[in-house]
Amino acid sequence: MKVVLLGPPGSGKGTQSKFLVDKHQFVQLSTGDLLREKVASKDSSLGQEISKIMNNGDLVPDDIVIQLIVEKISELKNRNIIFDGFPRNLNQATVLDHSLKEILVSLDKAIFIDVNHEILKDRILTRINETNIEDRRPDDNIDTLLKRIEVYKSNTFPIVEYYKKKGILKEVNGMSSIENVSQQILKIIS
Ligand code: B4P
Repeated sequence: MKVVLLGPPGSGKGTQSKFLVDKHQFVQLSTGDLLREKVASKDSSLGQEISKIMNNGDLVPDDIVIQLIVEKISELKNRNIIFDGFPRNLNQATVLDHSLKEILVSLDKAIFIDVNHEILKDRILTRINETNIEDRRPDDNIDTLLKRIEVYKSNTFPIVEYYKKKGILKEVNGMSSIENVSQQILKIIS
């Protein structure tokens, strides 16, 4: 099974992906994590360029993100994959469709975690407060979050309509508890 998790920054895509990996034999493909690995490796000017873009709340250019993800898709083609944070714009959505078609599989579901944008600030503030200074994400601050929300509205939200038209969109209420959101997702994929 191949599933995309969609939602605004802080809606719980990473949180729910971990649940599916731990309890339901999925592998998680998180472009956020892959990009953070590139930044942490500090081996190139590319890492520094990515770091600046992420810390500003912008989307990393498609060519960089697509290269990172397409390699992994063919490696993992026989596994249940959860796409976390990818696609993030319509171009990435069509690239994902083509990449899956090439390995003769298709996307089963796109799950949209719907949350009120007002609560995103509280969630990120909670995460900042609960994380040691050295482990904090540099893009977890209010100014960057507001930018990430704007970028989400203009670039990522249109994908919801794209998957609706394809007939594979499912929505969950992301305002309830982490456990309840997991149960809603489980119903969709079982
Ligand atoms: P990501 O790493 O994808 O992060 P995110 O969208 O900000 O967060 P997510 O939705 O995963 O929230 P989480 O579960 O952590 O992106 C970071 C950056 O990478 C982007 O801004 C962009 O620059 C770049 N990037 C990534 N993919 C890209 C792409 N495809 N193209 C271009 N650029 C890309 O949850 C947040 C917090 O809420 C946690 O503390 C969690 O505990 C809490 N929480 C979750 N669910 C909850 C619930 N139900 N109730 C209460 N709290 C909850």
